[in-house]
Amino acid sequence: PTTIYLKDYTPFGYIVDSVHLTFDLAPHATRVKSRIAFRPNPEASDKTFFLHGEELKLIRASIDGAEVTPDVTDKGLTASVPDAPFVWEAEVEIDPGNNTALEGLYMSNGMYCTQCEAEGFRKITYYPDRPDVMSTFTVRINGNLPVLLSNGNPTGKGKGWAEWTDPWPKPAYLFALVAGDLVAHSDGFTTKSGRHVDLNLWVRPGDEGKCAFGMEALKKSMKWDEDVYGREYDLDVFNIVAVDDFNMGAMENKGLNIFNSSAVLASPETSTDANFERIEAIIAHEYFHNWTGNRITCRDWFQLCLKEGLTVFRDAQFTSDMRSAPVKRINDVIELRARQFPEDNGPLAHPVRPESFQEINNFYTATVYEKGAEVIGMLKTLVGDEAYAKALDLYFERHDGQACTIEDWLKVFEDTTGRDLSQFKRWYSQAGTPRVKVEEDWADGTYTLTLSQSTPPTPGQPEKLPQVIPVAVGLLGPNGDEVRGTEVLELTDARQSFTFEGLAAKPVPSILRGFSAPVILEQDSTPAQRAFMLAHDTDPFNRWEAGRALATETLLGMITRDAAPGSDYLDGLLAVMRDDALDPAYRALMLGLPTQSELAGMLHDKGVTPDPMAIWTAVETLRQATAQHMQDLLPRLHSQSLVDGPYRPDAEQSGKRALGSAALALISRLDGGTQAATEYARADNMTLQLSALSCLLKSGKGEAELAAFYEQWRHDRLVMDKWFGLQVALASPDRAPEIARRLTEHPDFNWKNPNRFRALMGGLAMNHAGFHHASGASYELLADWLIRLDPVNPQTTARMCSAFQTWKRYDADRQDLIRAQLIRIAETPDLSRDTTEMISRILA
Ligand code: HT7
Ligand code: ZN
Repeated sequence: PTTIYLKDYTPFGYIVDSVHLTFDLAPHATRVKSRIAFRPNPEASDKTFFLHGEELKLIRASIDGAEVTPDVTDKGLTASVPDAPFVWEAEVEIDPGNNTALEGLYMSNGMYCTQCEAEGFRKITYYPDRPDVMSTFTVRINGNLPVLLSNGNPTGKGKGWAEWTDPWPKPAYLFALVAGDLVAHSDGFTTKSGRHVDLNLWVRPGDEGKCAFGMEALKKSMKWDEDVYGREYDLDVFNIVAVDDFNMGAMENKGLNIFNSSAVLASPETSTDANFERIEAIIAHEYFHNWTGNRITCRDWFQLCLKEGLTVFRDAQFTSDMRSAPVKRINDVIELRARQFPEDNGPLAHPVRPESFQEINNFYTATVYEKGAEVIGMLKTLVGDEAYAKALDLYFERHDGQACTIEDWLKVFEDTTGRDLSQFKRWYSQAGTPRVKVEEDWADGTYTLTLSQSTPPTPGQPEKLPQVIPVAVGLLGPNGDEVRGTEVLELTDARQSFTFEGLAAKPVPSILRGFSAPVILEQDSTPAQRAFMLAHDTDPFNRWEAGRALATETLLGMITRDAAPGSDYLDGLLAVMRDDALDPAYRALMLGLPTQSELAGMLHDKGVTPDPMAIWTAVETLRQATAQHMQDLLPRLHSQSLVDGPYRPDAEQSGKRALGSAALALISRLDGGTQAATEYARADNMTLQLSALSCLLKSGKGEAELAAFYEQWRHDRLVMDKWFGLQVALASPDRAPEIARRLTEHPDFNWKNPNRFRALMGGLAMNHAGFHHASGASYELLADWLIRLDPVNPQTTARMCSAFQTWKRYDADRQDLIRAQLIRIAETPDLSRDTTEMISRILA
């Protein structure tokens, strides 16, 4: 496979002034006619006229009306063209009915649907399918279906046809078309300058009752982007379509967002509080792309973080404003550690702006998205809120309508603040998670913090240079009072000291407040010091972090030294749980533990080979000890889930249910699931139903409830995904591979549907000890299914390969078992480019 390099970027030889497309829809023979106005690009020296095109049957092509016969390969075509403006016309035939890869134009439940990011448009027609080629589009759809949608504004409609015109120049990856038997949940929004926008959420008949929440989230997002970033919507209509077969969460096509139905459809009976929160965030994310991604797009796919990092950062700000800022921050850090840290510290490590790739679909990663967002957060911390706002205004003003780079992005900050950001830019080019080590000194009223940074080698990057790390620090006095409020230290050298003078007593430092940088902090604190921070830290993130560190150290002691559960942790946790002044959502987070996979990573970092069963046992033991320690308090905590009034998925109610559910999980350890069975029977929303069912399954019970759940929800595909996922994720480690295998034989295991495939196989991968079953049965099962899915849907297959990315942490036997499966996958004939690249990187 060919490797593409950032350094090789050259502009396309031609500018596209307009695109006219006509679709004659037919399930197996859709005709696409294109009329594209090109003119030579004065800024490009290479004038090769190459148009991407894959899986297309070329019917005819012409230039300025004269038929031409281009050179066609399986990647595209080349033709000789005039050295002056010209009109290219082509007609191709495609087969959406057989497109199982879900890229380009495909069919889902009888509905036509597109997915063009990153390189799907080339499966629709011949085109310079690269993000720096932007044009206006007019689209006519001919098809005998009730709803025919494309980007932009509707400009014509008749029986069996519709025309759409998008006045805003866009790259082809933002093209979209939807046609089908759909119904709309409609509303409207008036922008701050008075433009009325029709809002529609299009769904399959029967799903109308699951639209209201998504629509409200959209309106809130539109208002928030006006209020906080001054960004207004720019078309007369904003359409969202829900589709069942979709490779990712959602797609920000201009004026026509397409959503995985799991990322937009919600009702209290079928969706959990976590589902509602995720939907709100994804709707916001896609909407915010209208400015950060669509109006200002990426020059090339190496710049993906330009739109994704910024848009994730913006959606996180939105969620913080709509809900609880500390809870959002803690949840984001939990996610970052669970998904991005393993990537950054394993064979798939790559910079936030990668410098090469074989298949761009493999780079929609936690590093590009979530670490990319962390980088923006650090920039904001370093320059301050006011300068950030000014820089963003300048970014929108200077680059509207352009395809940009990270250099353009950083330049607006340099121009706004006068700062030199060349060292900061290393965050974009150096992979790996920096370690920051803390040393303290105290003498004569002066407290000195010495911070050292180092980043371990990552593939292709043996040496790392120091980065600019904003370290937010506060100091507490011996009685727990804050003696110095938060200030941001700028760590720029490999080792650097910071002094705090005029202190009456040696303070206790609260370092990396708010998780001000995506680093691993190495601080030698005693359990008593951690317990002190858990009781007193005024920074909510670091207070939670102190509890998390205590839990982690307790677990590591139990695993490596057979220690008993630590009393600092148990007592400290109990005190926090008793504090009714604390937000229930925050207390629910306090009850969480690091994931078993995270613990395996920490053991590996300490030079200890992780034993998945020993980790599982330690977690179970600590949970049991916690339940016993908090026994008297648990009924009161559980009663939190009985909220006043009708179900609302807002922060307040969902926080209470989160705490109530966490308490029920502990109660189940003491009563064997008796109360959970009662709660299951009376649950009137999916959050409580699923939490009770989880408790029963974890107690080794729940067979009857599982069967009843199936009967109750077998008609609802999104709930059935939960049914599949839960059984595997919560199976006891010894039974997990067998339960997963049995479920693959279930008639409802529609493995070609990415949601269903991910629910089952992702559930298995999440069951750490079950996935790492000593027999290797889970590895083999996953590999079997990856091999089966690859020819059908390479993108989803390749993404699931990351379940194997941490394989070198484990013992020699498990490594041998995993290696054998990786090799078996790699040697599969005709393996896709997507999966080939992933497996070879994981194996390297
Ligand atoms: N920009 C989108 C990324 C994406 C995607 C979405 C759905 C299916 C395939 C896809 N490939 C890339 C989603 C986002 O970040 O908003
Ligand atoms: Zn995005």
